Amino acid sequence: VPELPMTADGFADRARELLDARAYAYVAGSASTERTAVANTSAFDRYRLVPRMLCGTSGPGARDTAVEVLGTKLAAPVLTSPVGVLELLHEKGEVVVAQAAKELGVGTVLSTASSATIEEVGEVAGDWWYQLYWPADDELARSFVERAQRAGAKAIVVTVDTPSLGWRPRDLELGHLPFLLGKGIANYLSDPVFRAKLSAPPEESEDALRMAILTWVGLFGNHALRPADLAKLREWTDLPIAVKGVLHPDDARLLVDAGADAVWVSNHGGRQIDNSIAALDALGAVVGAVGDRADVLFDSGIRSGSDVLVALALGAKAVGYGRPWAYALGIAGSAGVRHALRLLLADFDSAMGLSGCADLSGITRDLLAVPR
Ligand code: HOC
Repeated sequence: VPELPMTADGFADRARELLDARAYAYVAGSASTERTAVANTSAFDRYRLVPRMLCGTSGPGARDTAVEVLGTKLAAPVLTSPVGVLELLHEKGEVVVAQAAKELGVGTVLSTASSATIEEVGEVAGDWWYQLYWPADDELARSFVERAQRAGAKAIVVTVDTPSLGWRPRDLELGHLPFLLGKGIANYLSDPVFRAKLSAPPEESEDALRMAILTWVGLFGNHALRPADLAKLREWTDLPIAVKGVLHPDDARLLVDAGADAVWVSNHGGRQIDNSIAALDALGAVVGAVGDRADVLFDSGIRSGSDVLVALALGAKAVGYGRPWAYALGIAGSAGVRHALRLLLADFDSAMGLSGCADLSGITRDLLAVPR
């Protein structure tokens, strides 16, 4: 689509021009000074590929980028990372993203904080995973997980880095928090366990909705969660379990010991803790700690096809892609998301082939120069 940007930075620039300032701030914003977000992308500067030549790989589009992760077959090792509150960008945000992912054969992970419900997304999605913000109420957590499994989710991704939201000055500056309140709570308002906690249905009046939002505020996060709680999740579902937001190899070990099938290295795109280690810099140690027992996934900083290649060379099985497609959703809806995903996939296919890899098995640590 020639009139749309051709790079991840291009999407960000266009979004800054076109989107509502508060919606842009919500997507672009990271924690505090935003050093973590900067570190996430600049960490890729330290890794350089040493491509191999004359490897007899096939041409563009004919290379095999397929992978199976947690029992889900993907045409490429890419998933749309869970991004919440997509109604800020598009009225049918999560539905459009799920459709685009299905069309391109990539995975999609639906956020608990989505604007469309689990069931609405389950209707249209191909292979999708459900991301759980484990609330401060196990009955509600269980209800979300059971709804997701009934709606066709193929895995549960428990995000553990967001028991409460990080300190995000861009949102605070624009008086954005009141603007956000009440958005991204469709899964709560439609949940029987959540509704049973309300004294009046949220549709009944503005006061009732306000009370529902306050109830949501009280339940959203769970600071008491421990690795052993995965045993409960294991009882609630037989779906594979990934734990997202892991940076320390000891946490990865504890989680795999506690039953996680995959560990997802991520710092939430830099949105939670400032001065955090770049996610890419945490990847190698986590792979070293648990890579022989669990799949390791990665997000936070992917902006190009060769970034995908670098993350895979460091041991990731697949990567999550976030902000660029979110900007594209806001700029151009469904066509924008498809365009953003296609660019990443084509760029990855090109980088892989030009590095001498016929399929993903060729992407190993040997492709990387020693980091500076
Ligand atoms: C109203 C906020 O993943 C983010 C999201 C968290 C969504 C919580 C809902 O902003 O990083």
